[in-house]
Amino acid sequence: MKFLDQVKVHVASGKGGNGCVSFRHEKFVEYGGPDGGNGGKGSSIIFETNKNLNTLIDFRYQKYFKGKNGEAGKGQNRTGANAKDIIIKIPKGTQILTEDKSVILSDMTEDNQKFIIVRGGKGGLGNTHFKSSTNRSPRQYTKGQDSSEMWVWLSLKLIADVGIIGLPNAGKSTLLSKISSAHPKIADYPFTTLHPVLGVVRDDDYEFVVADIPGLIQGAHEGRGLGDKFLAHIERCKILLHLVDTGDDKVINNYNTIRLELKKYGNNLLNKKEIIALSKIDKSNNFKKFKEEMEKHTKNKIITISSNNNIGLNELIRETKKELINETNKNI
Ligand SMILES: Nc1nc2c(ncn2[C@@H]2O[C@H](COP(=O)(O)OP(=O)(O)OP(=O)(O)O)[C@@H](O)[C@H]2O)c(=O)[nH]1
Ligand SMILES: [Mg+2]
Repeated sequence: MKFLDQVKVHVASGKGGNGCVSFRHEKFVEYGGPDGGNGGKGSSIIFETNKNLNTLIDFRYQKYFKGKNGEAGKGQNRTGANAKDIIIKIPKGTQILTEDKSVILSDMTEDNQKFIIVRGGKGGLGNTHFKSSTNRSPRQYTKGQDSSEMWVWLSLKLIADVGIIGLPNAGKSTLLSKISSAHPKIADYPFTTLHPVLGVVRDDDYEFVVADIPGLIQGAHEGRGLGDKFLAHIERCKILLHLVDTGDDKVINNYNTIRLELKKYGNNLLNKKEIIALSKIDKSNNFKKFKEEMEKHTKNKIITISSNNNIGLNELIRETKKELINETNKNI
């Protein structure tokens, strides 16, 4: 499944119902007073976050959302019925932007957060409203308010707890496939992964969401390779899991390349908690030496793993869980 992270949708509220002009018809009363009711309100269109949604995929099939009009007012001072509002469910983490993407209308970060994107037109006033001591049989009324419509962009940054980063071919997708039930594409060439893939990792009753993103290369922050588009996806991760292939002798260099990209991209990526996983140790005779070098180079936690031979994966999950709990507690 292709990961869809930006969609354009059209929203149109309903018009208000018109006010009514009507006069009472009663026996023995020649000129009954006004009794035209007000019109009902048109539907508003409301976005609401829902925690069971992870993608914007549903919007591929439905892009137009149109509200119903309010009912017109009626005689005997009956108000027209309001049209029902339309609720559009979106995943938590979706941003709603104007058509030209210059303004963020709402950042939907909470569960069940609501945002009224277009309000239904108000109902018009019936002639009863215009009755006064000087005008006992008014014929005035007002029309229901018009509807409003607009195009908006929905943009979703994946909210994963952990983002797996590294050069192409480092073994990121293989790792995700081993620690979660996700099935990302795996192959022995760079840029196998073209879109972020999410997986849920479970350890006892603890769960966290891990995002596997396409490989980064030098210049990624300015759009090289698959570019900075995917760095945006890890902005909200609490932890970065940085994979460095020990099958390649330039371990420190390769590590630094990615760190530099994070730094140049900005947005606090460099200061995020990082766990380093030296990968594919089944292929390397020197991984212990690389680990020692790395320990001198950085204070961040280093774990050696082989996804193929299932080495170090439990330790990696435990360590990630521990750090996630730490990070969560920090923010309380
Ligand atoms: N020997 C060995 N090979 C591995 C291991 N993990 C991954 N590989 C191989 O490395 C190659 C790349 O793996 P992927 O998981 O596709 O790498 P990636 O980092 O997701 O690559 P991109 O999506 O292109 O960035 C594949 O041929 C994998 O089979 C491992 O632990 N040991
Ligand atoms: Mg991959």
